[in-house]
Formats: sequence, structure tokens, C-alpha cells
Amino acid sequence: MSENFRSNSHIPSQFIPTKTGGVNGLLIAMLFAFSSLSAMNHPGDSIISVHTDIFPTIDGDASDAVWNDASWVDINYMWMPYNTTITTSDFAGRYKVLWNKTTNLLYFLVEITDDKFVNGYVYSKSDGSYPLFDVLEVFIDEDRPGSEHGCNNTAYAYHITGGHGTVEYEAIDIYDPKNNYSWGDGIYVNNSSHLPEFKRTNVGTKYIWEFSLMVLKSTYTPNNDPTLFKATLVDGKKMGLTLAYCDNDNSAVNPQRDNFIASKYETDANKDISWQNSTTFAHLTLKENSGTTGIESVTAFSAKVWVDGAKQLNCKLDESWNRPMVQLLDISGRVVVDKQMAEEIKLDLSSCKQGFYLVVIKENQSIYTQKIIL
Ligand SMILES: [Ca+2]
Ligand SMILES: [Ca+2]
Ligand SMILES: [Ca+2]
Ligand SMILES: [Ca+2]
Repeated sequence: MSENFRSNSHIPSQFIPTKTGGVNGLLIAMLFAFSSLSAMNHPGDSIISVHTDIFPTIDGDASDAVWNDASWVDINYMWMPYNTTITTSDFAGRYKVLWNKTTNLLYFLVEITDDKFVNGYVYSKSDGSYPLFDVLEVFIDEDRPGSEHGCNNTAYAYHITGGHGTVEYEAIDIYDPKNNYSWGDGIYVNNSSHLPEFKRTNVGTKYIWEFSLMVLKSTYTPNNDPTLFKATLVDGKKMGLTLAYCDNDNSAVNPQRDNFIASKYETDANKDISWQNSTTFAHLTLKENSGTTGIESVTAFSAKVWVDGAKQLNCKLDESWNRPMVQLLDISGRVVVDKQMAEEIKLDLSSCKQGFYLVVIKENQSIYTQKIIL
């Protein structure tokens, strides 16, 4: 970990007006105002996430129709080394994010081009080398305006790794109950359970990361059940969210981070703040109706859904449906059943754990959801 706090101003001296009178002074003042305005208004500073009734299939395949309802946000600001330029074959990245009010989850689609993918970090509570591997970083703050979060859970910095062996990913953050970065005590935590579903695929050097993510409140601590600490996602909710990528193109033997690229513009002075302070995160607003997509035109076809005494799930469709998919989601939002159905379906749920589940029947832009209890 490194810290880099600098307080010097980065306004080029030629833009600072030295005279206030005359046409030249006015022009210089206008240039100065324009340059300040544009510095405050970079794409990625403010993001809108639209609600989705239909869940993307988390399979590392970006072709779900529902992703068309979200806009791309570029991951294109070089934080370290600051403002250096690299080729788009070395790194290019962008992401989309959707949300759902029933599962209280965010859904991410991230497209990364990286010429050499370096994984192999193995989680240990005392091994802080994960930022030196290829890592997708999700900075998320459930409530704004943000604060110091490095050692606590008022915000999260999920370092989603490339995994190792058969482990597809880990999600590492720092949590120190003593709040003093006592590195020797083992303060790294693996929060991979905060991502109910995750899949990464690649074609050549182009990688698709598709996953869902819980939005956890600051009262969550490691060893708690995260599903009990999910924030309620509602229309208009404002959060902090920045995505970034640590790019290592060397090896896992001597890992080193060549570049650190993010979705939000930062000044040189602020490029290394987000990992411990959430005030710098980009602004995310949840919107229930985008007004520009087909999401709100979803029609609710009818169905009859019930669980019988033998723990069989019964679904009976009205004639509006053709051959929809039926999904069963557990309380964390994980899809435990995903099946295409005809007019009627019976599913054996006797091996499922007790608790609440959500049944989702979907076809094109039509959807039917119902909570059940086992
Ligand atoms: Ca998919
Ligand atoms: Ca690269
Ligand atoms: Ca917070
Ligand atoms: Ca790389």
C-alpha cells in the first residue's frame, strides 16, 4: 500500500489571470472559468443506475437483453503513474451497473482488455500483495457523503482477484477492529461472499466480468452473515461508486502493478485516496424508471405459484406465455434453479435449505415474481 498526499495546486500557471482589466484579462478569466468547469464535469463523476425487473444471467456472457438498458461507463483515467498513456491493447475497460429492489443487489457487467492476465494471489489475512496482481477494484459507499473507511466498513474497497487454481475470485478488503492499520496483526479480509454470483470469461485478451454485489451497511463486521446487513435499495438512493483496475503484466512470481486505471477523474493529489476515504468516490444515483428504456413497459403476465407438502414447487402459467425461463433465487440473490418451462412445471426443492426464496418467471419483457418460503 502506498500513500501519496500532495496539496499543491495543478492549475497550469498560464491560466491564472494576472490582470483583471481589458479584453485580454476577460479572455484569460473566461478560459480559467472554462477550465475549472470542465475539470469538475468529467464523464464518470456522476452515474445513473437503472432498475431492472429481469435479472441478467451471470455466466460471463454479455448478450443478455437487459444489459442494453444500461449505459457504459469508461474505466479510462490513469491514476498511477498519474496521467501516463498506454495502448488500448495493454488496457481498456468499461462497465455497466443495474439494480433490483427485491434482491437489493447491484448487477455488474465489466469488459476489460488486458494483454497479459496475471492471477495467483491466494488469500491470507496477513498477505497484502493482492493489488500487485490483476485486480478489479470496486469502491462502494452505501451512503454519501463518505468518510475515512480504510480500516472500517463505512465503505468498501473490494479487490476482486483473478483467483487461483479452482478458486475463480476472491474479494479482499481491509478491516482492523483496532482502526490503526496494524499490518502485522492480519487485517485483510476475504469478502467473496458479498458477491452472490460471479463469472469471468475471456476471448483472447478481452475479459467479461459479470457479477452481483450486495450493498452492505456500515454496521456489518466480518463473521456476520452479510445477507442480514444489506442496505435497502430504493429509487433515488445516492451512493458512492468507482471501479478501477490494477494492471500487472509481469508475473505472479514477482508481482508488480504497472498501472492503476479508474472510472473517475482525480487530481494528482487525490489519485491515492479512495482506498481509505470514500469522499472521493463517484456519485451513483439509483433510478427506478429510466424513461428512455423498455424497462417500464414490462407487462405482468399471470401465473400461479405454490409449494406443496412434498416441497415441490408448482408453477402454472396462463396462456400469455410461450416458453419462459423460471428462476429460483435464494435470500442472497443467488440463482439456485434456472429452467425453461412449458405451461406447467414441478420442481423438487426438498434438498433446498429452509428460508425465503424468490420465484422469477421471465420471457422477453414479461416478468412474474413471487416470494415463497420453504
Ligand atoms: Ca450474462
Ligand atoms: Ca495490460
Ligand atoms: Ca458510508
Ligand atoms: Ca495484466
